[in-house]
Amino acid sequence: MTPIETTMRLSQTLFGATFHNPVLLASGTCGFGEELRDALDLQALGGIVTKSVTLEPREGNPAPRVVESGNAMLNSVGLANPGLKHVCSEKLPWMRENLSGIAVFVSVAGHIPDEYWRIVEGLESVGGFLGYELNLSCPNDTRLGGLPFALDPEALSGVVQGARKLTDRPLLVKLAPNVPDIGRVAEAAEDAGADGVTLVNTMPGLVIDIESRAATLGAGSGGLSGPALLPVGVHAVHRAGACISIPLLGVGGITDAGDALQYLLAGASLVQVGTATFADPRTAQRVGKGIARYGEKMGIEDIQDLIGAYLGAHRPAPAPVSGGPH
Ligand code: RRO
Repeated sequence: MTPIETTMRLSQTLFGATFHNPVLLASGTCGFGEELRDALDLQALGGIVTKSVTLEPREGNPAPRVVESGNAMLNSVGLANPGLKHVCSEKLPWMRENLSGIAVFVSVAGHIPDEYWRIVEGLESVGGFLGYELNLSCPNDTRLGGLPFALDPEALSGVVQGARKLTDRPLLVKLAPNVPDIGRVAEAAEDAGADGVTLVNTMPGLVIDIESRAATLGAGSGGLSGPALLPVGVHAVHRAGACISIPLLGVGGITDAGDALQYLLAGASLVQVGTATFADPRTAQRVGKGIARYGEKMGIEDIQDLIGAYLGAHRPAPAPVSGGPH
């Protein structure tokens, strides 16, 4: 672990574990850590969430898998990952050896509930990580015969309840932004036994090339991320916080410390940096330091004093101006 030098207390105990700072790398943007080991100091992070693991290896979707659109990125990676067996034999041992000082969550995805459960069972038998993030919200890989689990609270409950029976490790559930009321979905996750909720996955989107009239992404539609997603994620965290009492992890559109601070103020205990890592792998490190600088400047001693400190629409009265004209 590489601590951030600051007078502000950045560490927290959550899910029975220590998070040295609140900034993690988001699933799908850091592989299994090993892929970024030369690009940044992983030990300076609060933790990482791996690429989603499926039962069998997945090749992923046809290129292009990523396009830019306005202040956002659209992806349809299609869950490219080496599959459970390889993750157990190669990735978990590497993470156990090299990431023991930080929190590691393994993201899990599948088409049917039983796939999630079999993956959890398989990963449990090896260990070497802190907990799970159940990815129930991938916009590019819907559940067999239906919408993603996170769009259907009942379906989501089933997966979470089953996984809960298989592990004592922290169980996070990653939700989708495109639902009528994310508070209701968050409640379903909490009631089913989740320890924390991650908000939000990417937003379904489509970019059309007007010359060819075809989609610019190889797979057609995709998931939108990047700065345009920030207010959507901050709103989702705030709404979920009004409905549930387990910790929240905010993700979507974080590029700098100010963006991360919005999530903390809205009620997130931890944040995840995703898309911005592609442009600069050290973004998450920079965000951590920036949060510390903000705390020092504002005279905040403990990160807890920031979490959920959003004032709503009630603006504090402006401070009196001293030394101005009378
Ligand atoms: O791999 C993907 O295409 C993907 C996943 Br699993 C996800 O959860 N969210 C996303 O935007 N892309």
